[in-house]
Amino acid sequence: MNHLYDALFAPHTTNDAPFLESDDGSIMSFRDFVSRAAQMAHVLAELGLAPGDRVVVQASKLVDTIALYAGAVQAGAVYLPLNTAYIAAEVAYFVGDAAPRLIVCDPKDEATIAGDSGAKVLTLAPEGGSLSAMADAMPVLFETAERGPDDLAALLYTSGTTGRSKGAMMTHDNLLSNAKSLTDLWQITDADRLVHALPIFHTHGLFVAMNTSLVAGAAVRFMSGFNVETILSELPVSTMLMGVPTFYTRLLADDRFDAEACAKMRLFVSGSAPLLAETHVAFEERTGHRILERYGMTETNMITSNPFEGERIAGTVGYALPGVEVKITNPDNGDDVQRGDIGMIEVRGPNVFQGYWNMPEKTAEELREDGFFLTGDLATMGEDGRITIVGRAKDLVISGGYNIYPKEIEDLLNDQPGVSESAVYGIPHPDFGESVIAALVPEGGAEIDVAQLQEVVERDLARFKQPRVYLVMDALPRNTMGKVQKNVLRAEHPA
Ligand code: MLC
Ligand code: AMP
Repeated sequence: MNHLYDALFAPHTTNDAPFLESDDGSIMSFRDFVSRAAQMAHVLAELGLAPGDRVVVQASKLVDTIALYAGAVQAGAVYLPLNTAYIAAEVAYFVGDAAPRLIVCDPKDEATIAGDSGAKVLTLAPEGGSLSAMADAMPVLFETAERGPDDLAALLYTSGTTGRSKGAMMTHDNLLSNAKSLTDLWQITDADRLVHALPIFHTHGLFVAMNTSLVAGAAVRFMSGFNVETILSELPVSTMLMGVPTFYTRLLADDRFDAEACAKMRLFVSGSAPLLAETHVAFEERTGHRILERYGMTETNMITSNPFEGERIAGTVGYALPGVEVKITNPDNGDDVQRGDIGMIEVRGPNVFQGYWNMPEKTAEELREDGFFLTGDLATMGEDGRITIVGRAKDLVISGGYNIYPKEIEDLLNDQPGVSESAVYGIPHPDFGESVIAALVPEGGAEIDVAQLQEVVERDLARFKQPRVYLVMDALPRNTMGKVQKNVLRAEHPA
């Protein structure tokens, strides 16, 4: 048996219904997709990948990229997707930490991406020599590798509030249990057509969107990236959209987006970042649809969801998913708080990861022995179990659905000449929800060369993490314990 493969992919072996509809109009059936996945699995096996070996994938959103995910599952490999915005220095860390046997990347990075890791490198280009070309020559049946519910299926890196990124180890059942719950809850069926405009290197686009479509047998309009124009043309012939709040604010900014455009749609899902209540309200006024907001994390998949039937309340993330336990605790001592009081969200269930790759101490800090994971999100729980997120105990900025950890940027800035210390914080942004500001304090008598600093930042950090504004100040505001007060910075220097 192969826990995930048997449920997601094997049932489609003889399914001729359309699955992936690409920007160029081409349509791949479920049956052909499963065949393509088998060809990918053959290549992996031929390259010597044994079950448990990692495959790093930093590649554009192509049909073959998602077939490679399926092929990795079938071959028993551990799929490790990376944000295409990550630059060489960032990727080098992931490759060093995960020690993959194979790296699959876009052609521009082929020569350099492996560094001295010894990993084999291939691309998904159509030309000869690529992984895609190798797959073309392979049989369309593959003897599926044995994998149980607790075996690893994926490794997803998530930045940390302290130090380097951590690889969240996701098992076959972490992914499958969550995909089944969401499919049931949101009543996804083979009559659905999902507009898929999210990237496929994160939990939302890869697991929430793709795995539920596979469980249900729903068609997917597989867009290479988000753009309002294409979404507007696809909505009238689709039933579902999953997105980050930026998708919804951008759609609302276009007058053509109205009830008529959404006439066939039955569900809009939002997550990965807080959806402003005003966006929820404006959306309903414009379209007559109430966005369904859900909440999750890389380490836990989805945790809560507003109901499909029943009240979807703006500003809340709904109830714990079936089989998932959520409690709200005092961050100081871990005790449950009173209903209605603010505390940290802790979560336990089949959705919760196994721990961080190679980091037992970090795992022990965030995953209690009794199985509850500390999310770092602050919330209240109503008498009926409804959760409202009110803030974060972790120092994190979420921009357009991407997580940015200030610590990573501060560490880089603090290392630069003339910088005594820095504080990176988020401020509200109309498009991305939040955007990044860096406050810098010069070393005594020194002048900070912001232009030079920016060059270093551009060299070492992905674009979406780069501060949009740099402020130079004499000192950072601190509380009596000496801790930098980012709330004061936000209030006094909102841009
Ligand atoms: C792009 N840019 C961003 C950005 N996305 N900057 C900050 N934050 C972002 N999220 C940069 C670009 O590099 C570009 O830089 C400039 O901003 C403008 O780009 P754009 O053309 O407007 O961006 P676009 O390509 O349209 O992308 C915006 C977006 C995209 C919102 C569509 O960021 C996106 O797909 N976000 C989804 C993220 C996601 O899937 N999150 C799920 C994580 S899983 P320049 O050089 O032009 O200035 C998770 C768990 C859970 O959180 O619960 O789901
Ligand atoms: P990631 O580590 O990328 O998986 O991001 C997970 C974080 O995104 C969570 O810990 C939350 O802080 C945030 N998040 C996800 N969904 C929501 C939501 N619906 N509302 C508020 N925050 C959310």
